[in-house]
Amino acid sequence: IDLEKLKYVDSIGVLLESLSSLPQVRIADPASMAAKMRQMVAAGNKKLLVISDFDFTLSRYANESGERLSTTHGVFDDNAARVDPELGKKFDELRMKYYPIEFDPKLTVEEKIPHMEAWWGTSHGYIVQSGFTRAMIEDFVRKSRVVLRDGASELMQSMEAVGTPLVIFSAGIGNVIEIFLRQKLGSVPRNVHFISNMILFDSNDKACAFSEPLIHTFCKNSSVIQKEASFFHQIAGRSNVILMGDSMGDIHMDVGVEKDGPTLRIGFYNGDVNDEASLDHYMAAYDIVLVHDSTMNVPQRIFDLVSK
Ligand code: MG7
Ligand code: MG
Repeated sequence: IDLEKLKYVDSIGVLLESLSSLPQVRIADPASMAAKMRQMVAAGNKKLLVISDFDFTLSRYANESGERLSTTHGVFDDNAARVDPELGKKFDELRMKYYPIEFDPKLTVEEKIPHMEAWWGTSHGYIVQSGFTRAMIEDFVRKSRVVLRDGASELMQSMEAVGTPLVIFSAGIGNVIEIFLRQKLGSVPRNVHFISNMILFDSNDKACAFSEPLIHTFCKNSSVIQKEASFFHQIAGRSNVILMGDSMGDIHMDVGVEKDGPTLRIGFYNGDVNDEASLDHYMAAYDIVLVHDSTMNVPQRIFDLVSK
């Protein structure tokens, strides 16, 4: 009997017990979560891969006073109003029209998809038409209301320290995340790989197009990762996944992984706490749901256990 391992198996129980007693933690099936964690702990860090959403997952949903913060697209909404009030208004109208559709529990994914394509398409069209330069975008990011969740930079540092690949799979804008991480952390950690929408720049450093295929909330799956095949092949030995997201569209982000191991899904629920139907939905899709938690403390504990 490997005493070292037993010690860890023991602490999975202790961790789950202490988590279950917290009001902001919901676990639908503790036994299945414990089983996944035991498998992951036994396989260790060399088998581990983390796949995370960015907007409102690695980044914070609301500030201390409860005001909603920005997504990576929101960086443009926020700043457009300063440089071009008309454009600012157009972005606001888009967001007010489409955000409620994205999170409407009464619509199916199929019903939502055409609206999401229209939102992203129009928004990207505005960004390209405006001809913003790379330097302007860096300035927008600096002045934006994108904020990391408490403990997110420490969590990214621990992953980098032990060499765990972190795939940031985002329907936001990858360059904005890159610029943001460079501004906050000094550089993009070496273990980070992006799957996201990328702004393409012309020879004058002006935004001129977006990368294809378009990634919106409800296509974060096999349809957009074809061109990532070589990356996923490179990390093929890593068959155990910790997945983090805040949307129902995030739960299949592990489809590119060549794997036979488990995926432990950690969901951040930023919605209405009295909306039991939505919460049930999240609990059915995610192994553990963190309700209005502005920190990365729980993922950090889970990562520490599994990676050691
Ligand atoms: N999201 C998607 N689009 C926009 C936009 O034009 N403005 C703002 N403020 N937010 C947008 O990371 C994906 C998230 O980004 C948001 C086109 C969506 O709510 C989506 O969940
Ligand atoms: Mg998100």
